[in-house]
Amino acid sequence: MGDTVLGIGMVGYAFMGAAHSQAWRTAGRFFDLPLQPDLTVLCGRDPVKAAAAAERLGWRSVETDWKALLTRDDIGLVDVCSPGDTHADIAIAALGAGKHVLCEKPLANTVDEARAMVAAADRAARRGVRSMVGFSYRRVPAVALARRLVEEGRLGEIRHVRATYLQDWIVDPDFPLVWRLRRNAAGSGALGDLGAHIVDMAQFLTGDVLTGVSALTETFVRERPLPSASSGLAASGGPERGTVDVDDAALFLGRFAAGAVASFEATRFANGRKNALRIELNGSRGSLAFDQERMNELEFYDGEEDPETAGFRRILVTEPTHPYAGAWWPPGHLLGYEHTFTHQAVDLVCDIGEGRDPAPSFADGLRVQLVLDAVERSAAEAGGWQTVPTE
Ligand code: SOE
Repeated sequence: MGDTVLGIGMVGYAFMGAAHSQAWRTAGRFFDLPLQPDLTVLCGRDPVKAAAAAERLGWRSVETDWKALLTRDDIGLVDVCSPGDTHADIAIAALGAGKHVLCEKPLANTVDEARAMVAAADRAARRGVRSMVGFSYRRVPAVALARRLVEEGRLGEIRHVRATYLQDWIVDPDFPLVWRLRRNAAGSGALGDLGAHIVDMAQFLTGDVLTGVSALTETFVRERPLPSASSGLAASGGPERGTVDVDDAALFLGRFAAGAVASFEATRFANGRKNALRIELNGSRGSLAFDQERMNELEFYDGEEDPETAGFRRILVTEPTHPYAGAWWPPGHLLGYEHTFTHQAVDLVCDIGEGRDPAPSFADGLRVQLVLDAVERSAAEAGGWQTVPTE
């Protein structure tokens, strides 16, 4: 393969694997890239299912052991889309083997794993090997625009951050005990899966870090059917039941280094809310609000306008001057969830090709992990204030 090709080896092929496949296929078709991603190998333990997924998602070959990716010289980047308990081993080994790494969020299941991953990423970066953690919502054009407005000072000093991430896919007590509901696979429940996104988004948008939290968590359904063997993506359960050892919901208050106060709610029990990530920032000069279920829009309030006509305005973030939007359709022709993964792939490939360290880095992933850990410590102590270590 020529120098301009970046061979991808992707581990995992479920929901995130499908989203990443779509991104790798599309990135070079809409954006100018210094390297062309090639869907070289899909890796999954079950050879039959992996082969079927490779065929469906457009991958040229299949491996059943991720270690095989590390020795293949047609692989330049390992994309980790498998459950959280596999992230550290795969990412650290891949970076050690000189492969760039994209790792799904949350970065790891524990702070210790995340620290080891950051150390591996630092060593690799000294050799020009790059890494990124997949907080894909940073790549919603409206979210990137929000960050730009904050950086330009349009909000002034940030006082409040209000973030919620609400889903409802496990309201049914007979929904099976899939890996996302098992601590040894996922690390935590709604906290790591959804809370990680809003913590990252809050830290990204403010450009600041949380220094302390007070939290409570709840598990409403404590036993669920074990997934039946033949259930594929495991959306149906068998006759036996197992214990749910992660949170169904996590709520917490937080404080940012620069003084802003924050509230967070992450739950999978908000009946009727499907993928409702919402964040609002209030600053001394203005406010911003973003709602993922209306992801092409950003609400902006400019507190310095004439009060007579001031009010929240709805910005349709599809202008060619808006982040990412110019590569797609004419104004008003909307983008969706999958585009965020394409933007993520584009940014990563450009950073690799142009020799920059990508963001969000593994260090950003660790900063989220430290908050999640502080939330769990606080919840275990009836909401007692817990500081978030600086690193
Ligand atoms: C499931 O809750 C999930 O797929 C998360 O794991 C993703 O990170 C989020 O984008 C959508 O919901």
